[in-house]
Amino acid sequence: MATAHSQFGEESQETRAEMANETYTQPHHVDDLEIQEWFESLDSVLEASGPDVAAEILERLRAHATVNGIDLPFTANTPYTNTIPLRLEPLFPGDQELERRIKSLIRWNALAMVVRANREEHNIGGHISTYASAATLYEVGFNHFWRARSESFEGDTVYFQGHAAPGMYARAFMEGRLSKEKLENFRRELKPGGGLSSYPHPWLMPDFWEFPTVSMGLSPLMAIYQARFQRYLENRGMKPKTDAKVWAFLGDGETDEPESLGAITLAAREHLDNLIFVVNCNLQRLDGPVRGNGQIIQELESAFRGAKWNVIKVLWGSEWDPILERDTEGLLVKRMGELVDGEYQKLVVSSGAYVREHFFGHDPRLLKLVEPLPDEALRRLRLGGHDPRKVYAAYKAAVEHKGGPTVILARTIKGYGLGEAGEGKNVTHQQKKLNEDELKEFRSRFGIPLNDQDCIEVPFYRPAEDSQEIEYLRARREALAGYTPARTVRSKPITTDNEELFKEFYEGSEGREVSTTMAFVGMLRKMLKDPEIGKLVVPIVPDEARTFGMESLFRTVGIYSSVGQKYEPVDVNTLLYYKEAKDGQILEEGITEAGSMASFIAAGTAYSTNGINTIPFFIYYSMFGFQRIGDFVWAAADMRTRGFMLGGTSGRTTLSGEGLQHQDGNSHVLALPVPNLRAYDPAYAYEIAVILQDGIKRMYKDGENIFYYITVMNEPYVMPTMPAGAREGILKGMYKFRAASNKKAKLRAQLFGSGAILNEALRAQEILEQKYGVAADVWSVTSYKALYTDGIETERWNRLHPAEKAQVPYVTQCIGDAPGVIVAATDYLKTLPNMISKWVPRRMATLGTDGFGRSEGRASLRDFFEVDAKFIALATLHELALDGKVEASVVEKAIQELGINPEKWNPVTA
Ligand SMILES: Cc1ncc(C[n+]2csc(CCOP(=O)(O)OP(=O)(O)O)c2C)c(N)n1
Ligand SMILES: [Mg+2]
Repeated sequence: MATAHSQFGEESQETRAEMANETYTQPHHVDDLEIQEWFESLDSVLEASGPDVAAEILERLRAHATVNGIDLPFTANTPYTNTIPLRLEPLFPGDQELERRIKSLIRWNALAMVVRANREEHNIGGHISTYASAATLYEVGFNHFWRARSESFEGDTVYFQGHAAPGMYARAFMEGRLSKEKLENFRRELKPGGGLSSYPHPWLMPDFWEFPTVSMGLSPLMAIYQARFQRYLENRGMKPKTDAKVWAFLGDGETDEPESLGAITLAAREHLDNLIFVVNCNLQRLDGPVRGNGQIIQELESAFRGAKWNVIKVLWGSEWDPILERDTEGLLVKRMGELVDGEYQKLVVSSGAYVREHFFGHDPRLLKLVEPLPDEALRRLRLGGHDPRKVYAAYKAAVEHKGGPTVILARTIKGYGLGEAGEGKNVTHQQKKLNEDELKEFRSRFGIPLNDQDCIEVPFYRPAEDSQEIEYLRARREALAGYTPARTVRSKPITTDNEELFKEFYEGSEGREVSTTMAFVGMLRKMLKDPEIGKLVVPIVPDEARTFGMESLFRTVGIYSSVGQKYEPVDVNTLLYYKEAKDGQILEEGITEAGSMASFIAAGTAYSTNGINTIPFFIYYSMFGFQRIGDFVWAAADMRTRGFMLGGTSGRTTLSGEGLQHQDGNSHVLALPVPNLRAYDPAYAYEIAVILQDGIKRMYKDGENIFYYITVMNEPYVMPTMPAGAREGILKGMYKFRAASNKKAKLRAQLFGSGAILNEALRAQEILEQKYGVAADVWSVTSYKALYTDGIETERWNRLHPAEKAQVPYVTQCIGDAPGVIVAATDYLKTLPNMISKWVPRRMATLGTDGFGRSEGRASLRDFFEVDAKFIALATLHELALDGKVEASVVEKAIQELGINPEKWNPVTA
């Protein structure tokens, strides 16, 4: 607390401000009797007329106070106590003792998994303390709330906290769903018979996990958009309205990730009462306390209440209830609110005597409240998140809450039950080994039926099939329709190949100049009208529909709004007015690429989560895709998301004017690491049509777990007709677009172009032929990634099958016998073409756009980055000179003739 006077005896401005603050926070002397009277009258209102009337009186009292000049400080907080008081607590419907025994066994097996794995392989990792703190939060859900998916009901959707995974495996073992061998191979997925993923990974455990949650912050955001997407499906009449819920479990430390709280206002705005967050507030993260000097629970409460969520705090266990009952003056609750989390953490690891002295000893009246309790009882005062009755009450209230989302802030102890091995300690997150004494203590504390000798071997323990525990656990799950987590693919494949749908786009634009974006939007419009896939299409835009010329869709298919349109839009008299509708099809997400990607993921996994084959098309400013939300793309890949991401306004030199923040020459490189993502940089409408048709078929008819990234551009040019036989090459990554006219020429070249730069290669072809007698073939490279993947796969096969006839990479097949020098030009980094150079049988010159973009016109940008026709021509001549086919002087002359300044800026460093 600051002192009232500075060291010079004068009050600084800061000190005065602090003092002013203190007038609010420091208690003034209030007459005990007077406060007692106020409390009693409120109690009698409560008793006689109920909480609503009491709340109304308090609200009016507050208004009265304001009118009379009482300046009440704003707070979105409630006192530091349980939101649900004892008298409103429902009866716990389960067998509490049996559930405790089941939970104890799960605790043991979860711990055993980690300890055994680390005994066998040092440093294999795993986490004990997260699940230890959250066990009750999960078990109450498993036993009483989460309904499995079935044919007749979609079930509840649960995002499990990634680091709590051992607990979910241990439960599945108890349920008989996972064998001992599987548990033995935790974090050893390559062992014979397979193992268990460290964290939830649908890619590696596609029958078990639905959502990858371990990259913190992703699951809360994904859960919000998941809940919203379920409403979207209901409001569009694609599935019946149900009371299914989306639950997301997160750590309190995890809430520091901006994504965690970034979309909470959306959840309230959309009235998502199908959404429940459970924040496991163990007050600790990896290194230490989440808010040592503050209170994470109160901080989260005010953020969520401010965003209009229903907040339920579960802070104190039942043992506190009689003490709170005796506290007629509210002193205990006040004291509870005074401690910072660092102090609470200390209390958790301290003795009952310490708790008495340092917590209750603050005030003799508090001491009196706990006088009858021995020290041991004080040490055993449980926190709310470890008390099934309190957790059950909170979950029930959350499930029954109407009109908005609920967050449950549950206080727990990190490493609960680990005792000396880490309970509540700063090192607990990393604890992976327990010594013999610690194991025995844990065993005894949770009543695991193992003797000392067996216990130190840390065996997995499952009671007999006909034991009370197993029978109870199975009965509970049967009552809730089956087991969870479980991932199933419940949608039916589409039936057509959509050949007809895309055919018209193979024809070209008949002399009209259009951009590939316009061409794509044309295809989207056509898909939306299709009798089979039309309804399934989900267009997603983060406030860029006009940029991409999609505004005509506003009117035709409508923008989704859960409340329809409560206002007359300003442009209602225009043809393309801003139409919001309850059954609108477009997800206009506003300026959130992360949120849009979360919608993309929800729509792209609805084939399993919701049993509906929705086909998302997420179109966005390409620079704000992988670069900004790359981790969501990775999660989408893990989740086997299907659909199309469209990087609009792409290309470092194709997007003119916008400068270095917007001009994307990176995304195709950033798309490389995502294994099941197919990335294309098409130049022409028919290329896009071929890719979309094939993609829809592969994902939605054949059920492949791939998704697509396609860049589209805003440079208008004439779209040619598809050359005969181009189709296969378009999909495989390259095809010859225009052969040289004079195949007999002495000087030959092969030019690679992609996207809008293909047109520069075609211009270079003309320059080379007309001015320098070079006959060049021009190839459209639609996907360097596809060529690269094919190259490494072929190489690998050959290495592993040395005696068999060697396979030839596709790029070598294309270019192997093609005559002349090779030049590749791209609007992306040079590394993209360079990746395939080892399978190109000769040297290859590469032009690309490494460096920062510029605000400029296209021609100047292409000159600056040295990717235009003249630079392609120059590179070709230079390659011919290197081969001794032309003199260096020819190249030098060409530099002059083409108007190139050899001393110009270097775009890589400028
Ligand atoms: C994006 C991201 N950054 C960092 C980590 C590494 N990490 C794993 S667990 C952890 C601490 C988690 O604390 P909290 O969210 O409070 O969960 P608890 O284990 O306490 O329940 C961190 C930093 C991660 N998994 N994801
Ligand atoms: Mg934590």
